[in-house]
Amino acid sequence: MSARIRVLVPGKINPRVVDRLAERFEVIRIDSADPALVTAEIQDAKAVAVSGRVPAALMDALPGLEIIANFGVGYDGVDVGHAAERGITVSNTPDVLTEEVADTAVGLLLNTLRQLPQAEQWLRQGRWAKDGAFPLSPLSLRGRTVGLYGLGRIGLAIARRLEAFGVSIAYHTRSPREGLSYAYHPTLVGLAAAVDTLVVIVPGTEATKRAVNAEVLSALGSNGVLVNVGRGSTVDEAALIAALQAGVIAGAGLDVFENEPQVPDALMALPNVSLLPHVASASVVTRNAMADLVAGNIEAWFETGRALTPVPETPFTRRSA
Ligand code: A2R
Repeated sequence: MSARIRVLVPGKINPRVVDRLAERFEVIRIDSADPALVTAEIQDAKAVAVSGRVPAALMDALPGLEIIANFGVGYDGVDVGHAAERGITVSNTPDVLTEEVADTAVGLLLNTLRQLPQAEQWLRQGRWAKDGAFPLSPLSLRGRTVGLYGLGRIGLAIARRLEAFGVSIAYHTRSPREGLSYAYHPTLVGLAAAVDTLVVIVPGTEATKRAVNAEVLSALGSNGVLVNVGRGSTVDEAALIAALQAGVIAGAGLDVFENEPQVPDALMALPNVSLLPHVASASVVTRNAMADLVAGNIEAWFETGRALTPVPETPFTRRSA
């Protein structure tokens, strides 16, 4: 393999990706995905490794671009339609984060229902000794029916965990999954009406954009709890804040937001929410596995002509060796 193949890394990325790639490629870093940062010397880059955005304009500034290796299973930051038109392969990091994200989803659900972060603050602030026991949590997982919006790799891993908690499970996807006993709902609003706990784990696409809207939240009802570990774009954040403020639903647990890393003050001010800074896959072991898969995709592309985990929209093989 030629050591002269250039890999462009726009913006920040897990350092292990850069270390791994630097063993075999010339890695060039630029501050962001701004195509104006692509100088004449680096426009022959054949690969991009990214944790964030790759707009069409950056692709078009790189005429020899063959592969974009995305750090993360969700690749909504990459203009995949444009990549497909240009014959550029996009890869993501499925599977290696599935169990970690499912673990975090269950933790966030329990934190939201049982107010465990607030209870720990109560202890740390000395209030246990001063004021007595932490107030009983109004909400509990006991007796709940959980609806999964999305039942792919991660959704199924969440459902399997929830089975052990003894709750009822239902789901909405575009097409039902075979061989499962969970109740299928052909519409999201139908699922929301049938459950009291809604866990969002769909990709961020045009079809899922703000799909969890005022109507869905109203259908979830006053005992309802929303957990989002998918993408912030899937929830209408303004409608969610209004629903939480008015008691249309009872609480929410959010790991993702519409405009990260900005989190609206109105959300922070609410007592009935549990908020995490997009950490669902963020352990050293899982992020290392994701970094290895990003590098592995680029290595495999130039060694074998195929990415390890291309996304379905770009099932390409390499034309020239
Ligand atoms: O709709 P289906 O039958 O393709 O099911 C997929 C579902 N899904 C949707 N459900 C309803 N309406 C939609 N417009 C829609 N689009 C997709 O989401 C499937 O059950 C699930 C996606 O599963 P996977 O592709 O296996 O993704 P994985 O690994 O579970 O990750 C899900 C997302 C990522 O895209 C990131 O945004 C986030 O979790 O980390």
